[in-house]
Amino acid sequence: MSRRALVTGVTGQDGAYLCRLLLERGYEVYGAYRRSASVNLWRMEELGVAKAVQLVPFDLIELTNILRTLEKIQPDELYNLAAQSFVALSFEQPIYTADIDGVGPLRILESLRAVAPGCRFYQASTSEMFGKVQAIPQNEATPFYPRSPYGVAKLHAHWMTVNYRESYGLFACSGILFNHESPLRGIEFVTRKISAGLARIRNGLQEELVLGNLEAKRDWGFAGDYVEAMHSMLQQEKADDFVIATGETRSVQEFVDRAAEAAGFDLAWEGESEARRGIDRKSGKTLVRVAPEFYRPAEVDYLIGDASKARRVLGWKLRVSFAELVERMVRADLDRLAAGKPLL
Ligand code: NAP
Ligand code: F7E
Repeated sequence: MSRRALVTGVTGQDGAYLCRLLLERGYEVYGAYRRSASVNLWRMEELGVAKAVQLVPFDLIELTNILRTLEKIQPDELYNLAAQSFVALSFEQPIYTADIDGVGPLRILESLRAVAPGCRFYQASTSEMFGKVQAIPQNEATPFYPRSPYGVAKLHAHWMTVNYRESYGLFACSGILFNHESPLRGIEFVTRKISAGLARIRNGLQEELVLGNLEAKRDWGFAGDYVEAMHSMLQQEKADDFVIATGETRSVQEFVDRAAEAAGFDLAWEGESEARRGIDRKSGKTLVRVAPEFYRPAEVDYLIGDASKARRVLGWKLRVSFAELVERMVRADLDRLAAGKPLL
């Protein structure tokens, strides 16, 4: 009999890639989605898996809904990917973010304890918990110092996951994933904002790309590689926590440079801080500007992860390089526009 997996946050980037992987591996896949006037399935549709996933309405805010869903489906594995995942918004909506990202996973853990204690649980933790980094690179032993309401909320969920494993013997894992991107990334995140913006400029649909802090450094990998690690964590003999990262770091400006090249521009930079501009050498036009409205009240300046434990224990491997990732994202947005599709 095939194993049953429940994936929360199924309409998001990782949800789509994880569903595809689980279906390929023969799972019966249930996708938990947040009900709204128009549910957005475009990512699963792009990967060709929307019809194979059985959708169930689910909200992290509603304990009774979570309890009934778990009681009914009795999953073998539960991947909790649902979250208010945009760090910038968490400064505007800290209480909502704390409830969804901090207490939401606890609602799931309590429900599992009550009605499905044998189910294996994956919690989508994050490098944002390292925040103002206390060591370079960051691994499972690095102390946390979150710098946003999002990071603080996720840290609560991380420790609850550890606590329920230690207190009640739940098979509960926390995956501490560094930034991972793809052509399915939400358009508000900087990498996709850049790929979509440059594709629009290339097609005469936008004048300029306006960004915030160009100096922040991130360890960016490909989401398709990262969902492999999530699955692998739940196949081990013992539940544990793992850092997943590429071990390389690049600034936002370096991402812009690569993406501009992939879109056929040749950028030169001039000016400092808010006066900084990226100018296309070929046309002499300003393509990139900086606006303080995209700065954050507290920034995570530098992230670089050490995934050696995941490589050793899970046999996890990175397949897509940084250059390939940027190329794929820009190409996907150019192709969408060429096919007359909107950039969602
Ligand atoms: P994403 O694209 O923003 O997807 C988030 C998902 O959560 C969406 O399906 C969203 O549904 C759903 N959701 C939001 N609020 C909900 C609620 N109250 N109840 C139920 N569902 C809700 O995020 P992602 O990039 O795939 O990331 C997946 C998970 O990994 C998130 O928990 C994120 O915080 C975490 N994470 C991401 C990264 C990364 O770099 N991508 C790194 C580390 C950790 P709607 O479509 O209805 O909005
Ligand atoms: O910002 C800077 C911004 O919003 C990256 C989420 O998946 O990864 C993600 O969080 C950096 C920051 O991602 C703009 O200040 C400059 O330093 O793409 P982002 P994030 O905050 O790193 C972690 C691991 C998660 O867990 C989260 O869920 O880019 N930046 N200019 C900008 N960022 C945005 N969004 N927009 C700009 O215009």
